[in-house]
Amino acid sequence: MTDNSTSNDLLGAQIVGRIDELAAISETPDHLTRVFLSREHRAAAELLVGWMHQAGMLARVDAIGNVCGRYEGSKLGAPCLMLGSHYDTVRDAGKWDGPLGVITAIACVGDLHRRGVRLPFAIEIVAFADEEGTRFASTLLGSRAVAGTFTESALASRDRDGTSMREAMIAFGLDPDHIGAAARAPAEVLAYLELHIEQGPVLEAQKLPVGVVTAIAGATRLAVELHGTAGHAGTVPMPMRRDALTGAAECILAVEEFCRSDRGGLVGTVGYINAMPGATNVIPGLVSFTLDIRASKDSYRKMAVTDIVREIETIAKQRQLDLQINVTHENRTAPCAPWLQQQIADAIAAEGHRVFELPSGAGHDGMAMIDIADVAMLFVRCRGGISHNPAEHVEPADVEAGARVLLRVIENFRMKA
Ligand code: HGY
Ligand code: MN
Ligand code: MN
Repeated sequence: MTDNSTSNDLLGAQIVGRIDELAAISETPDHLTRVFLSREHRAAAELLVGWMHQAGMLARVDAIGNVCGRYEGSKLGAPCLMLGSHYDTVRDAGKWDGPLGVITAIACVGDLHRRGVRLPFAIEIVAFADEEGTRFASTLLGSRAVAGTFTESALASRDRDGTSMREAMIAFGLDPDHIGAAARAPAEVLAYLELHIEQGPVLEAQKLPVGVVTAIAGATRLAVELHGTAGHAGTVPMPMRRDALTGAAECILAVEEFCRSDRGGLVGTVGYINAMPGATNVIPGLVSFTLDIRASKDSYRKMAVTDIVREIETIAKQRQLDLQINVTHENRTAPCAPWLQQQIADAIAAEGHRVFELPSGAGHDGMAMIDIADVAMLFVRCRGGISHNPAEHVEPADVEAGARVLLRVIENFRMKA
């Protein structure tokens, strides 16, 4: 018998348990790190495939390592409502960023399956293999492959150990020359919806468990290299040095100063730095560091990037350092579709919460998916707004609230008029 009413059962307990189970799959036991094309990527994919099967879905790993599940609608082969998020992590990550969206979507489909509910459209869930870009320089690799915008040149990028993405794909058992097979056609996807933790403090301040996202802010990432001269720490007088690390230090402080003095929500982060050759008694000859720049408006961000690059060039010149800067990632702001935002807002209101809208300062797979479908996001409150940190936490009651809203959105989903 088919029961078309929304489930009364709690979904949160299963979701929280699975969050912990997935978090146990990590490069190191004490710090959660799960990167693209790693052994942990493989183990996590197998776990997700199993959960999707239990939820009544067909499941497979696609040509780039995404886990894709499909729950047929009342008519076989119908276009899908696509739900997703990512299952890769940053280094020393929290366990909710990404997995919450994947696991909640599976729980919702599992609930429909248990009740025998089929909708007039299919539901697909994609657990994206690389959103963070932790291992290689560029991000959103999984969703770009699905959107058909993966760029071949990314295959040449190398991880910190010198392994190229091409080599890593082959070692994982994927064919780097057939990534195109992961691409989906716009006609197959009615919309893309993602549930994700907010990763900021706004919902907590509003005392709300969930919120509707209006847009996902754009970002630019750069790789900077400063080349000086390595030398003896005891013999080269200070005025005669070309120290790449002190040059980098000046650049980093200049970035901070520039972003602090801005009023347009500009944020700049140097999250990784490496000094070579890296010995106590050697003047650093080569320093590489990353730069992540974001702003509320694309035009602001672009102007800021130009100005910051100019400042770095000036510092390098004054210090007689050779400079190389590459843009490793650039994404424009992705607006969430109003017709989808409305459906999320209706579901939030129906669940008895005040409807609150907020932009996303963090990047998400919707930024890539927007090339083939309208996108929207549902945010769930996280404690203290803390994310990209092992202290990341979501209260079980908020997990439940997010799941119930998502389930309601799915069951009441209306196609674009
Ligand atoms: O960096 C970001 O905004 C996202 O968490 N990947
Ligand atoms: Mn993240
Ligand atoms: Mn994320």
